Amino acid sequence: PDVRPLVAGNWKMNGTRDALGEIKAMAEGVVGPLADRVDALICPPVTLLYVATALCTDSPLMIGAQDCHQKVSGAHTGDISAEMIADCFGTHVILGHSERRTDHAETDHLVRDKAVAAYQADLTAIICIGETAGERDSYQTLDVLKRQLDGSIPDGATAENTVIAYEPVWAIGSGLTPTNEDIAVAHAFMRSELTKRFGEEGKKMRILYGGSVKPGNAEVLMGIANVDGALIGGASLKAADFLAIYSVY
Ligand code: G2H
Repeated sequence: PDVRPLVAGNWKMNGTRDALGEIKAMAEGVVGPLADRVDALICPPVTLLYVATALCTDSPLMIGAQDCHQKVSGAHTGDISAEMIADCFGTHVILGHSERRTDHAETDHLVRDKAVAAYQADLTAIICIGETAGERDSYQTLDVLKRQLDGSIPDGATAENTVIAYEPVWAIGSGLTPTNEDIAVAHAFMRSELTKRFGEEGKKMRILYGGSVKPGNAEVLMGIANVDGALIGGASLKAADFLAIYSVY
């Protein structure tokens, strides 16, 4: 089936109000015939969410968050609910990024609960998975991906409400990327697992590649079979880089 690519930026813990000009430039750059074929999303820190969505009212550029709590509301100091993201006109939430799995000990089970919370607020969950260097070196990559797919994705996942992001932990912010062959093998494996579990929805569910995507390597990476877009960290902070990657489609 035809899968509409998604080019998504993850600003991580970067960006204060003076970075809003970059979002404005991105919103202005995501236009025309390309916007009819390719989705674009930026996930700034939640402090910028409401202003960022206001800058995008006339643009197809979508705005999302980088995490949400698994509960709807209540006594959870410092946390943000899925409903709060939707209330700021956010459309997506990144879940289970390896930095959250490391910094906040997030497990597959917790990520799955957060995804259910995202669905309840009509957000699309971008569920991140990926192996560590040690797991790769001991040939466990596909076993780890299977465990994370099985554990992190709720039964209610559809091609509409869920995007998978494959980010090998060792490729994040390191300038390193797997070989094209390794990416092809990993993405083909995830596609087959998703199809086994979700049927037609699994065939259409977008699988992004993430980890050191830049303007210089995006065209090759996005050309690999079953790579339906990118999750971009460092290279999504500047509109020029983000738009260059978006423009490879
Ligand atoms: C991986 C990626 C975005 P970077 O974390 O999620 O970051 O592109 O900086 O490797």
